[in-house]
Amino acid sequence: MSEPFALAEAAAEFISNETGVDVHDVALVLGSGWAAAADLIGQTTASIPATDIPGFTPPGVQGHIGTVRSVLTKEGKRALVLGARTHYYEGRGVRSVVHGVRTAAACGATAIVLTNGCGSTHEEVRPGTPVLIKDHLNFTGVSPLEGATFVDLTDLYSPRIRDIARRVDPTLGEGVYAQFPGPHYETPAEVRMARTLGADLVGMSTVLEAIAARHAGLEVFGMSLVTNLGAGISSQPLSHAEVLEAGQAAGPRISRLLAEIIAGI
Ligand code: 8IG
Repeated sequence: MSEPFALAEAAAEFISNETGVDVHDVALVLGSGWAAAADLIGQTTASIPATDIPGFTPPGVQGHIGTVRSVLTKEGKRALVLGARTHYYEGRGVRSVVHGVRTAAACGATAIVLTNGCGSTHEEVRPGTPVLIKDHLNFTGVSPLEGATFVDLTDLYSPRIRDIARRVDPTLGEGVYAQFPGPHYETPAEVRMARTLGADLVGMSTVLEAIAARHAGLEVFGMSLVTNLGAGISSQPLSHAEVLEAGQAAGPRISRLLAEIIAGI
């Protein structure tokens, strides 16, 4: 087995030993604004500092919780909640970025839910709006896969789980998410470029993880929380307080949404 996959197997064994759970059914990666959601999904039966687990690097961004939790849902499902995400902009390489996803697969998960906070390229899609990811644009210029690994990405974002999400909340819209490398935000010209090329949402995560997840055989579901309008979209410069307020206001709604979607997967 090649090195990144062996490391994921070691991480999975560690998690299995620490949690006492042999097989996790579903995995959840918590992005900005989504931290509170985990508590509604079920009962946390074990919480591990991510940095204790083989291959996990310390969190680089404040506010990103560095724990991996085992959560038991009301339906008796086991969810692996990854509160620690390594971003591409941290410069630890793509293997580190997708290690959590590969670990989830090695833990037995058959589906993964990827969440994030992002900017919107449409003025009418306001901060506080959750959006289903229907497809992506990879603007990082890299792949998490190595060698002749020709993976089909048609229907990468599971139509089945998107249907479940829309049954839970018929008002949910869908969009194309573009991952930029970051850590700087886009210029207004770059946001216009992204919109012209078909991006509804701009962010710095999710895409590389989704590709690695598909390669690992996971069913992928992605949901964004719009926390700001992309640069230059509004003539009004968005205040940080406004962004936080939008996130907080959306908190209970997106937490409930996520819990119901995971119950339905
Ligand atoms: I929160 O406007 C968040 N993350 N690239 N652009 C990019 N990432 C983001 C943005 C944004 N907002």
